[in-house]
Amino acid sequence: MAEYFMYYHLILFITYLYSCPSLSLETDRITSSTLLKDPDTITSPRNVFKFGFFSPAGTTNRYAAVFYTVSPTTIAWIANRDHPLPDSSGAATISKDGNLILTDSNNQTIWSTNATTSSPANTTLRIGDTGNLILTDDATGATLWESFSRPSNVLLPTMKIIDSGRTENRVTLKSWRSASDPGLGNFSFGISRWRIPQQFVWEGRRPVWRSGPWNGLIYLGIQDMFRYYVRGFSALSNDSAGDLVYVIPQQNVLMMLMLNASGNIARMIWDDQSRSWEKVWSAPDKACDAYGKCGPFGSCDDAGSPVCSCMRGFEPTSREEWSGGNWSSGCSRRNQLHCDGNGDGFWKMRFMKVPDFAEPFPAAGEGECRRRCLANCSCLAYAHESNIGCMIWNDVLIDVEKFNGVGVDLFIRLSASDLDHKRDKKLYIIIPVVAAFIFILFAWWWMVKSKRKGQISSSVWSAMVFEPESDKVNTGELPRFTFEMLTTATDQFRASNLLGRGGFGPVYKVLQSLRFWRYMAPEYAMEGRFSEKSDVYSLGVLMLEIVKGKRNSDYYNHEWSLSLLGCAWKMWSENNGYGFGDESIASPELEEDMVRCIQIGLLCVQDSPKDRPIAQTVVSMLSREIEHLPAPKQPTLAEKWHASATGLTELPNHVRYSMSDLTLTTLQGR
Ligand SMILES: *[C@@H]1O[C@H](CO)[C@@H](O)[C@H](O)[C@H]1NC(C)=O
Ligand SMILES: *[C@@H]1O[C@H](CO)[C@@H](O)[C@H](O)[C@H]1NC(C)=O
Ligand SMILES: *[C@@H]1O[C@H](CO)[C@@H](O)[C@H](O)[C@H]1NC(C)=O
Ligand SMILES: *[C@@H]1O[C@H](CO)[C@@H](O)[C@H](O)[C@H]1NC(C)=O
Ligand SMILES: *[C@@H]1O[C@H](CO)[C@@H](O)[C@H](O)[C@H]1NC(C)=O
Ligand SMILES: *[C@@H]1O[C@H](CO)[C@@H](O)[C@H](O)[C@H]1NC(C)=O
Ligand SMILES: *[C@@H]1O[C@H](CO)[C@@H](O)[C@H](O)[C@H]1NC(C)=O
Ligand SMILES: CC(=O)N[C@H]1CO[C@H](CO)[C@@H](O)[C@@H]1O
Repeated sequence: MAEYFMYYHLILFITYLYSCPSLSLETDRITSSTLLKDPDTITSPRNVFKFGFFSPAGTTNRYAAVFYTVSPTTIAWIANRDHPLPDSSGAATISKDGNLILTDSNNQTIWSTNATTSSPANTTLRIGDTGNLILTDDATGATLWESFSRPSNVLLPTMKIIDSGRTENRVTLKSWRSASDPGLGNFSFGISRWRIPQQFVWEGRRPVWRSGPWNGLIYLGIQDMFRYYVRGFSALSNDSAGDLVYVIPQQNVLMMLMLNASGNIARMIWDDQSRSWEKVWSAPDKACDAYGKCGPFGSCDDAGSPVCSCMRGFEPTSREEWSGGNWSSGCSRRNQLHCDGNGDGFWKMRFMKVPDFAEPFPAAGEGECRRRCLANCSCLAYAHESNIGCMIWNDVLIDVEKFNGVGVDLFIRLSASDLDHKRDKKLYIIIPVVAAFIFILFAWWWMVKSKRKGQISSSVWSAMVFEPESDKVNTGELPRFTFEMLTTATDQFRASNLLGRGGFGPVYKVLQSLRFWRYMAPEYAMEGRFSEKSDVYSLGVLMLEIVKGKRNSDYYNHEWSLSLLGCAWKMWSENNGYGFGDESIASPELEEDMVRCIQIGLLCVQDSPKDRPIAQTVVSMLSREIEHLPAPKQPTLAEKWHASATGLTELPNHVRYSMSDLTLTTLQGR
């Protein structure tokens, strides 16, 4: 019996050994007494990252690497990327001089951290939950080496990308050679502090993608950032050293920026439910993302056919190449500039990705910017952006793109003969109200005015109002759509999509989302996820704005909307919802309706998308088909963000450029 029992246990033990492909040492460190043999691993304290050995798909070479516990094939960092181990007999240990070394089957060191140590030294290598490997001196606790200062092709939160102005101190991501070879590839991703900070993907030394200038909040050449300003992107500086540093703050989701072997940079977020990485942004993505696609003085428009055109006053340098779809030699000026200050003027290009090589004059206002450009014969164009101030271009205008409704206005200098003052006859149509949800205005107004007689027909669910451009309308704050976009959205203005005629003109049903929420749900802001429930969130913010009688018109409105929610929650939960409303519409007999609207708004903006009602339910709640409303949960993010903002409309960061040493100073708002 006893024998049988032992035998049974032996089998269990053997089964255990075989079912366990790699032995995970229950430790986060390697010391001089540890020999980490392939396939052993060490694990960060909270089991987020592991350090061990792996082979990329398509090769049997082994590499020592940091990878995610939830996704062991996602490699965050590689030690010996250019010195593969030929087989699985490699090991990692601390050498006599205190460095972490990798040895092959012959005990030859094939890779070392190569830090300067007092030899012999006692050191420890630890893996942290950020994914950083840190080698410390046991005697002093000093950091001798860390993997974060030598990134591979992945940027993790708190890791730094640096441009110090000196090549040897520059830190960039460097691509793999191919999907099966992590050796140093042709592409790198980094920042450039030259004049105005920008991000780049380079192939060798040639830029292949450019983010456009950093204005302290967003990169002006990344179109999505105008609408969805994401706090997670930031550029900082170290004043004393003048280094420019790009860092993603620690997140509560697994997040990374990965540069792949063909030079594509992607922002990825781990989705716990599908247990896979979700790509939330990547570049270069579209034809116009390619640096200098249309050559000098060309302008790129992804909606155009062909995508390239010459700027006004310019013509293709080589007609044959241009018509053959090779735009690389760009465009040349038709009529020379006068340079006497009188003969030249400016042509305005609206909503642009501004050219590379901008020279900043932070203190200059728009008028002075124009005068400064006109006064200097070498000035080719200028632009004024509220955070950066004046930007001037001297030698060439390259990597220019036409954006859709966002971007910077670029003024290019032309001789008088190229300036035709007749207005461009392109038809723009203005959407006076955030269209798809205009009915919410009606619904609320209806409820209030007719005291609950209102019934909302579901046929007006997606309604849009438009009218031709008119000088009487202040268009500054409103989204603009081209006639083509509206034609597509309404299926050629089909009669069957006509919902009716209102005071503004005919009202059509929109077939596809023209998306113009300006407000973003927290899951989008922080994690880049978008769903129908994110639209419900925007709707909730809009409802609260209507009740409050205030709206924000600029693009950097995320902090503002969160403050609005914090305020609505506070007053509603203190039974003072009535006090939240706009004084001019508040009257005691409307109190119940207003409080109800606030409650519905708060239900729509709950932190978790699954707590928010679906759009149809919101309609039923507004029309009182659903009489009893559940209690909303407190929007905790709003509270947190509200507390961290000093004022309702204040921007989170303020930026100052100092021209004397061309460094960037970013003061972080608390
Ligand atoms: C490698 O070094 C270790 C420790 O120094 C030693 O025990 C082992 O025998 C060596 N192996 C070979 C193949 O030299
Ligand atoms: C190790 O560092 C020294 C100086 O710090 C350098 O000369 C040497 O090339 C480095 N060796 C390797 C393998 O990187
Ligand atoms: C390293 O540690 C050993 C044992 O703890 C000790 O004897 C030795 O002096 C230490 N070496 C140094 C350089 O601190
Ligand atoms: C990297 O550049 C070299 C030289 O220009 C080229 O031969 C090679 O094909 C490139 N590799 C990749 C992956 O693009
Ligand atoms: C890099 O990413 C782009 C965009 O997702 C993709 O088209 C390309 O195939 C990727 N390249 C490699 C080598 O994975
Ligand atoms: C485009 O034209 C340039 C010369 O202007 C030439 O060097 C380049 O090879 C051409 N590219 C292609 C794809 O033909
Ligand atoms: C005009 O601009 C160029 C380039 O910035 C500069 O070198 C030059 O000094 C300027 N000339 C005058 C008269 O300001
Ligand atoms: C390299 C360098 O000068 N680093 C400095 C950056 O700023 C911090 C704090 O301001 C200093 O401690 C570093 O020495």
